[in-house]
Amino acid sequence: MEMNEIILYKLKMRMKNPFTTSFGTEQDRIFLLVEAKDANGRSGWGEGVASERPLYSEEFTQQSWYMLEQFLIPEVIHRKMDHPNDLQAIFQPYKRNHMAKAALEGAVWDLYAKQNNQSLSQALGGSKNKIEVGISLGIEDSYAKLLENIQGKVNEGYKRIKIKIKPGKDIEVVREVRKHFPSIPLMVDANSAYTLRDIDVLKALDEFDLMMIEQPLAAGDLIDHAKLQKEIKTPVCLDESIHSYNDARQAIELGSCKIINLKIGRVGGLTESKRIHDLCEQAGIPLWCGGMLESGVGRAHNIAIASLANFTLPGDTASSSRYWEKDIIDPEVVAEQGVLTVNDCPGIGYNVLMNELEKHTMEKKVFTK
Ligand code: OSB
Ligand code: MG
Repeated sequence: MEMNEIILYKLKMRMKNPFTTSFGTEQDRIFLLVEAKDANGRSGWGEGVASERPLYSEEFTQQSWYMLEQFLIPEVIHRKMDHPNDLQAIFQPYKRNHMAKAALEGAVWDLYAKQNNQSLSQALGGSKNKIEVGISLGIEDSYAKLLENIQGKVNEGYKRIKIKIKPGKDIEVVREVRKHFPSIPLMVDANSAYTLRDIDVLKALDEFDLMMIEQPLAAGDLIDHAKLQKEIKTPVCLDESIHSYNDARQAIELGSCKIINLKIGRVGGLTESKRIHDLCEQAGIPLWCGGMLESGVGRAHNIAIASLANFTLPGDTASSSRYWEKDIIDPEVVAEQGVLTVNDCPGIGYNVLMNELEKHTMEKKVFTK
């Protein structure tokens, strides 16, 4: 495939509201975009989803920038490639840094799909043209605010509500939510905040009929998650623990989870996402697509991957307007009654608004052949 220029952008975009998890609060998203261009004027786009600080995982924006600038883009710009799948072997010597790799790989996948006049969903083997989505709500200081947030999103038709929990803000919060919303599809996400010493709290959550508990224990704790899953009825869903096909294989083999939240950035790109999808499909492990508070570019990639058959549970890809006053893509992503339509235009199927992008650009670097 032909590619003659790669542009790296660092953006700062302020979200409408702060988003609080067990690991911290974020309102300004500082993230990367990668644009891969060919001689015919086509552009492929990818998003680097790391946050400014390494709180969710070890990656952070400036580290991704350095990885891309010093290693990944220089490896790729002079290379002859037939297919985006070739990038796995090219990136393989560089350890981890999955979000940096996924940003470039995503741009190359988008360009590849556009060069072949296919939608990204088609290029990936997607089979659905509608996907169901839920919403992820941050921790709030007051019950009133949380309940109001939930009511608003239930009214908008989101297919499930996810609330964040942390030690001291768990059982009583869920009890309060269930009191007001006895039958909504509800789940909780702990973002690694517990250990097996907290097993009584995690067991107590069984009474609330939760769809799942997402990442209760630390990222490396596959064995402890397996022990926990044996003790609780609520299905465990892994997020931070799954960085690769191999992580997914071992988690399934150990019984560490019954569900996986797939994030393209966390696993190093779309090729690895597809491999994990196929593995989980065979193993009978349902998937859903997680979110990293993405701009429209990352959101479009999430929609494309979620169109694969085994993404059977509602994901976190909410409407653009849930995050942004104005997104950087046209049209914006709009969930109608919790349903997104998968685009069939070439590539990601959304136009990047260059004037909006420039408004938020802090730094930009052009790499040419
Ligand atoms: O754990 O899924 C998570 C946001 C940032 C980092 C980690 C997570 C999240 C979310 C929000 O839950 C997902 C979204 O709305 O994009
Ligand atoms: Mg999570």
